[in-house]
Amino acid sequence: DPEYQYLDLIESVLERGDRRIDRTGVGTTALFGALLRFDLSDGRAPILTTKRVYWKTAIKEMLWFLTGGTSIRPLLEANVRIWSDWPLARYRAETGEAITQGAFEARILADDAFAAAWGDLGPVYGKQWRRWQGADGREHDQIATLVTSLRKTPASRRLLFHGWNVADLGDMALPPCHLLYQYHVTQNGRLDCLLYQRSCDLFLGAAFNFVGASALLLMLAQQAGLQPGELVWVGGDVHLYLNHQEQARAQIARTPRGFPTLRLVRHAASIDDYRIEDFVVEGYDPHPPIHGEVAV
Ligand code: DHF
Ligand code: TMP
Repeated sequence: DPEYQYLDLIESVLERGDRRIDRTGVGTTALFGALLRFDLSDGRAPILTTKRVYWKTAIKEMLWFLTGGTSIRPLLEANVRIWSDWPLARYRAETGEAITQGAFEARILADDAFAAAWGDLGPVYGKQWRRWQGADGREHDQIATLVTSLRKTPASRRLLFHGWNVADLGDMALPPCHLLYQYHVTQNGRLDCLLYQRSCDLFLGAAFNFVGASALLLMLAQQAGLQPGELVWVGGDVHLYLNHQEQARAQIARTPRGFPTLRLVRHAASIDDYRIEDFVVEGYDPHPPIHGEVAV
């Protein structure tokens, strides 16, 4: 079962990881450099079964990246709260106000001026993917270019998009973690993706990143008239936060149940035309969720 690649990586980080205090102050054990391969050609996608993964949330996040937006407001409108902690931390730090997450989110939703002032993450993923600004002020849509290239020059070795815009890093709530997506089209019309993730929260983030990258692979394949191939995931600093280690041990004690299938049930007119309802998961029978606090 391919899920053992992930479980074995957790075990390696638990057993051999290097322990340090990280940026968040929570502390991690970390290994540097890991590679996992997931074959999507039989319709299955890496939605972990050893804990319940909120795959719709992960795909909604990917669809939000594709809109080019950087405000958490549309995420909240879609009932996705995974990005609220960072604007909330900035609000608390800059105003000194002890506001709850729920009240902060309600205000982002209800108050345009408040959302404009406090709901933006800066020039993160969506901005760089769809509107990377060159030195001359011109904007570059890396995703549109990629779709065109997949169709016109599938043998190219330049099928990629990048999030690490050095000049913009200082304005981002978080510099991108999953930052480089490269694609490869095989002779028999399959689309492979290699995702480079510089920093990986192996217990919380990774599960979402596998789903997001899989959903994007399916959308790009459909737009280019290709079949899904392989997702190759490469991690740089792969870590387990110290307050996730017990959960991680519980998770690796569970037996994988086989990845479910993930497919698109509609042919969208363009890469900008996908909705969450277009994605269907079948055969998902996960173990119960395991909760962990996200390190901010
Ligand atoms: N920081 C850290 N420390 N780890 C992350 O994984 C991370 N991910 C970010 C932003 N910053 C981060 C964006 N993605 C969750 C999952 C993904 C994510 C942020 C948060 C999360 O908390 N997942 C929980 C709850 C899911 C839910 O409520 O829908 C989980 O159990 O998977
Ligand atoms: P860092 O910028 O100091 O590396 O902190 C980012 C943290 O967020 C780190 O634990 C990795 C994690 N992360 C993921 O694992 N996946 C993601 O998609 C995002 C946004 C963050």
